[in-house]
Amino acid sequence: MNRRSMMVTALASALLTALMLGSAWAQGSSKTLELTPSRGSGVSGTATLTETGGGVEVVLELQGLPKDGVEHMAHIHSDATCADDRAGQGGPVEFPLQSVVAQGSTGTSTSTVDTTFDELFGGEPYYVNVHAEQTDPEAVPPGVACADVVSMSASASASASASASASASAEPLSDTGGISPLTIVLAGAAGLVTAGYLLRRLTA
Ligand SMILES: [Cu+2]
Repeated sequence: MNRRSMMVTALASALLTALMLGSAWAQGSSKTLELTPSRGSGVSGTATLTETGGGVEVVLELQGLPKDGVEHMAHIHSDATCADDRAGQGGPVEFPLQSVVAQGSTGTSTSTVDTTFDELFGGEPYYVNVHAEQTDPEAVPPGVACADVVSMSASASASASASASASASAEPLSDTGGISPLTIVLAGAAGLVTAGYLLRRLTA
């Protein structure tokens, strides 16, 4: 192998490493939103969104459900916020989620939604809404717990302030994202340094 092709190989492998780490980071990316009670329901919990290769996985975990065995519809709605929904001005259902069935006062569901973080966190308003027991088959019951899906930048500062107050909080919400962007930059830099070293050796 000549010098030029060795250098190209080193550069290409550094680039490939950075790309692979970058995509692992994007796919492992996860955000936890806090579901807070609507209309004095006492229902709260979390919605954990994880970007996967085949969509966004949404895991709902609820506490304070009023009645064992009751099924609660859940959706991601668009074009409005939790505040709008609580004021009776909710937006349309964008993505249906698996219903949560109360087991005692807690309940969980896992859904995979055909969307991306870019869409959900792109700036248009979305909110995760868990509904009360359906009593009228013609009507969607009101929400009992809600979480706004806020944009990436707003969410980053929210999670920064959440970790700042983590010592005071029993259960701080966290970003559970896998590999950090810093790791990717460092891996890329290490690759470039290696390529530079090889080049110097070969041209000395
Ligand atoms: Cu809904």
